[in-house]
Amino acid sequence: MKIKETDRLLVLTGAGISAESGIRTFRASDGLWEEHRVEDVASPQGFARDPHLVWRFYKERYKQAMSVEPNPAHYALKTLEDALGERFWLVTQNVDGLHGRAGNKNVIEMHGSLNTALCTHCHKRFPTAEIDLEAELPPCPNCRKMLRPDIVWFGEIPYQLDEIQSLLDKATLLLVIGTSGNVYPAAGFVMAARYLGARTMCVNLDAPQNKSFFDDFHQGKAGEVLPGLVAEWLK
Ligand code: BV8
Ligand code: ZN
Repeated sequence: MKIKETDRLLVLTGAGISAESGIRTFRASDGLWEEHRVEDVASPQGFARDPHLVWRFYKERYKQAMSVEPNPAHYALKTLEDALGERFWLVTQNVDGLHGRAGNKNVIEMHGSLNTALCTHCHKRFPTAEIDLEAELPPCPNCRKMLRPDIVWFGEIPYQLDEIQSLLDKATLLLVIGTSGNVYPAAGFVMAARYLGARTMCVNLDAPQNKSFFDDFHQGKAGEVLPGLVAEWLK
């Protein structure tokens, strides 16, 4: 396949693209959800029930995200954005911030980010690097009430769905990388793109739940498969 001058590429990524950077995925055998029940650490109810547990879980993931580097799969997406400019957009389910650190600019973090905290009271956002992480329950620098991780939990509405819908409407190519296709509405993007006439491609270690909706499925590790695919598409 070649990427044509008229093509508009939308990329969706999940935890699998960060696996080779050393960040655990969710649903693998050694996955994040193995030690924590999703409901306890990634839901508003869990945060209300035990904010200490939830802050411990996210502080740990923030520290880990700061200690790892983007991998060749992240850099391959930077190469694509350099080549396509405004015809490239990247929506990620990941909260680790690695796409930004790899240099991508056209990025939507639909499930939030470990790099910001949100005040439960005045709803202001603050860089996690600037809040008091030593405090069990970090206080809001503005109103002193309790901050929460700026993460979209289960049962909460993902960020920028309107922008994502308009990107899906215009996309001629959808590339989905490193996601098991378990979580909606992200897992439904491939159905929408296909319905709207886009060519749908997947790069994943295992067959995702929504495999049947992809025109092309490249099985393997994103860090190993993606750079070669990108070189071929841009030739
Ligand atoms: C919403 C932040 C309403 C937390 C996350 C019943 C049926 C259908 C849906 C529902 C249902 N009950 C409830 C729902 C809705 C629910 C949902 O989908 N639940 C699922 C589990 C059934 N969804 C929600 O609640 C969402 N909100 O629906 O609001 C609404 C919506 C729209 C409009 C109006 C109202 C909110 C979901 C967001 C939850 N927050 N993350 C945190 O990160 O701490 S979700 C969490 O899962 C992460 O964001 C993660 O990104 C996401 C998906 O997981 P994956 O990224 O796919 O990771 P996973 O481990 O599963 O897979 C990794 C894949 O990578 C594997 O396939 C593996 O093979 C592959 N891989 C591994 N290594 C590599 C690799 N691939 C390539 N290379 C490698 N090296
Ligand atoms: Zn506040």
